[in-house]
Amino acid sequence: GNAVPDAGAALKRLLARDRLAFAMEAHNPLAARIVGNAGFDVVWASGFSISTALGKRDRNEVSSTQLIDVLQGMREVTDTPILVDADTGFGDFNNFRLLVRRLSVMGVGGACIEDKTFPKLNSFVNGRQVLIDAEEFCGKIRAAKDSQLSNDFCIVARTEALVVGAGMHEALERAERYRLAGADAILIHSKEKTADQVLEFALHWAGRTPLIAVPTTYSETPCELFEASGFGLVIWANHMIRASVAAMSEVCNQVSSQRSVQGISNKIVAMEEVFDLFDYAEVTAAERRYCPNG
Ligand code: SPV
Ligand code: MG
Repeated sequence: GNAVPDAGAALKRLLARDRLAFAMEAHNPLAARIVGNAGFDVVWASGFSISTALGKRDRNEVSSTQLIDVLQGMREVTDTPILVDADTGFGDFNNFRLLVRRLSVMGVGGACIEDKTFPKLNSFVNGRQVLIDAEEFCGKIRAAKDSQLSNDFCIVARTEALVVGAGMHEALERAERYRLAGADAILIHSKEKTADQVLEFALHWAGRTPLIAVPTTYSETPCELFEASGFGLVIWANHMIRASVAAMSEVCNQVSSQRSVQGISNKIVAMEEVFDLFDYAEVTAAERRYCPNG
């Protein structure tokens, strides 16, 4: 049998450890497979990266149905727990709880929701970055916790208070309200060049829930610092899509300018590597078992 492991329970265990866990972004099933094979603890289904892979902007241009299609495909090719970037929940409490019901039966481990208004805009873009009323956000968390269809599904509450410049006090106060509303973990986001802000937050937070950091702008920080400050999970939020843009652009530009594929074999994988990645040998063996003329 191929019983599906409880991704929510696995995610909760990872978050609760003293040791830091690592998530890598994936934006489609291929990336999810590679992330899982590389041994990451968690697949981060990044809103930015999934939007980019679909040729859309990280401003809720991708619908929740499109997101679910991508997640379904990821779910089928990896058992690594998936944490979904649910942006601002695709609407109000009702839209978010309907999404959480669907995600929790799909075997996704958890959903992260951030406290900005719909449509959200990527945190690193200068533009309309508006915090939602904290009480309304707490209602979204409570609605999600009341609606999840698997016990251990994780709701991660992400505060953007530091990103919009509302200050440390506001960030801590919001996080505490989100904890009381039922959030299983807090994601503290920052766009500073150093980790000082999030490390200070962690010091004040003092382990009230598991904490998650996204070191995109402060990527040089040694991860031991996050671990020592009580973070449970670090998310590399966009590195797979950025790697693929770099690799595809390089190969594409070279082939275009030299009008030939000569000299690119060291920049691309052999077909056999793709066959192995998706276990073509398995279907050949299955033909012998299930197919009359196999
Ligand atoms: C994402 O990966 O979509 C995130 C993280 O939300 S960030 O883009 O760093 O805000
Ligand atoms: Mg996002």
